[in-house]
Amino acid sequence: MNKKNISAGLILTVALAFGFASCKKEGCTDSNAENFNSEAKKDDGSCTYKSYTLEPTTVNGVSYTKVSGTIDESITLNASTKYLLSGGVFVSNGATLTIEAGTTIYAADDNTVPFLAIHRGSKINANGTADQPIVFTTVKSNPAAGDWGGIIVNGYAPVNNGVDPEGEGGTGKYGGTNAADNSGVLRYVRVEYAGKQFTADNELNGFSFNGVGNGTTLEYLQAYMVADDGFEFFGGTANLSYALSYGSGDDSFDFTYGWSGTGMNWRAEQSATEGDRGIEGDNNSSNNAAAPFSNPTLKNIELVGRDTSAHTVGMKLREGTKATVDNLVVSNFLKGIEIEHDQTLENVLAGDLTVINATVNGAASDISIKGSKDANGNTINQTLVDDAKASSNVKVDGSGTASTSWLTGSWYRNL
Ligand SMILES: [Ca+2]
Ligand SMILES: [Ca+2]
Ligand SMILES: [Ca+2]
Ligand SMILES: [Ca+2]
Repeated sequence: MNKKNISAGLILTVALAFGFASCKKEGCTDSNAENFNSEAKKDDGSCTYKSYTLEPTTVNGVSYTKVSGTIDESITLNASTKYLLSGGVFVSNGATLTIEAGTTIYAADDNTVPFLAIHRGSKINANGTADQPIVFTTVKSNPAAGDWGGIIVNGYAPVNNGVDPEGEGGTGKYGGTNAADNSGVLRYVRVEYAGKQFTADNELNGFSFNGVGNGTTLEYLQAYMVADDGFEFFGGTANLSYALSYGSGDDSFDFTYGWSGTGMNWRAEQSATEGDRGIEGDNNSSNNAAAPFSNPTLKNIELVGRDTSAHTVGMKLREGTKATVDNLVVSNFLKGIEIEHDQTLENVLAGDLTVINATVNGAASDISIKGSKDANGNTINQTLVDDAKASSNVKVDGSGTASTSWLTGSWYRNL
């Protein structure tokens, strides 16, 4: 190449470069967008954003990763990071949220109502260990019950309160026809200071299981100092083993709308000042005969109340529920077991509601059986009440025994 040609080539190169520079490259110029183009000089309106954010933040000098929005792809939260939950965080679109053992997730103090809700068809995989539990708590330095909304799991298992009902607090639709539905794993998980109240009948709990199916694994879970119920089941077939409900503001365990799973090795302990029933079990308050009936199997259950003067009941079964209860110990409640409403009594007579191996300590009454009442407060069917009382299907024979041998490790907190 001669000198003249080199010069011509150089001029062409410079001209081309100049031409490109003067025609600004277009693209997404927002660094928060998932398709941010650092070379783009002019925004072309093409920016797209993730439906959730994970962003670094600092609270009182401590670094967190703030989680917000709707998680629509599978991600993992790791134990070396402190997470801050801001607002309602949903897991959606069939995604799985994996949380490593030993991870702590804090509810933000930012004028939102934080909660974690798993949509139907999506999963949580929170597999803690006895000494490395997964802990959900509040970031507030003066923690109190009701600081946030807790964990809500929605599934496709049967419920008896209609098609696609919406969970409390706008936490997602639930229910369906798949009893074996699998919403994932919650193992060695502690939820503290949850149970946010929106209105009188719209309250989140520690754990809310809405139409959750029995393909789901729920074991070694603690609700600690929550404002409403520690655990509440809205229908579904989910099984829950090794569960602690300590210091719950309302019921330690609550079920309604057709829950028919197995509860094994449950322990409730009320705080000195709060708490309604140890177990409150309904079928459906609008239609006591709604199917599928609430019909859990409850085995190895210990319910410790705060004071017999608190006028509460250890285990109240009502509104048409069925149940098979074996090995129950109730202590320190005014009443041990209460069965109420005609459909519930019919279930007792039919052998569909049975309590065996029960011990009640220190109550003013071991068993109370009450029928439905008319508008004037009079019992409608006294014969049914008498027959249910005379049946031996619900009895307190003093043979219930409590065991806490499964309470090992450091995954739970005492009151
Ligand atoms: Ca509740
Ligand atoms: Ca309740
Ligand atoms: Ca209650
Ligand atoms: Ca209830």
